[in-house]
Amino acid sequence: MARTRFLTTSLSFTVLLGALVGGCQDGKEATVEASPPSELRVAVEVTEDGYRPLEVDAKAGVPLTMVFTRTTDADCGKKVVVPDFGIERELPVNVPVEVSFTPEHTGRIGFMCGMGQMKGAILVQ
Ligand SMILES: [Cu+2]
Repeated sequence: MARTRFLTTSLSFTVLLGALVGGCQDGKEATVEASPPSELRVAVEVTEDGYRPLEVDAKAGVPLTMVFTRTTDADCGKKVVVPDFGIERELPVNVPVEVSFTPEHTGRIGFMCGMGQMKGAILVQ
């Protein structure tokens, strides 16, 4: 969804740039569109075998939203924790839960279940 919006925005920005170069001085939309739209959204399924995917790609300085959906009623996955950001969320079965934050530095951020048995990682570039 976010990707689609990003593409649409980039496209209209390109079109708008063309219009500006062509001499159109109506910059109303330009001010709105000029700020880089960037948000990453990644779906993570919590299964009996762990997180799917196990690793999530992110970019430093770009807001990241992970949408966790627990599809197993095994208790292990009922909570997700991102210790580096002090995040702890309950994950009801089959209810998408959004976890959002902005990684500021490159590196690896771990996330895990409440007991630390199931583990995943966010690779920030
Ligand atoms: Cu667990």
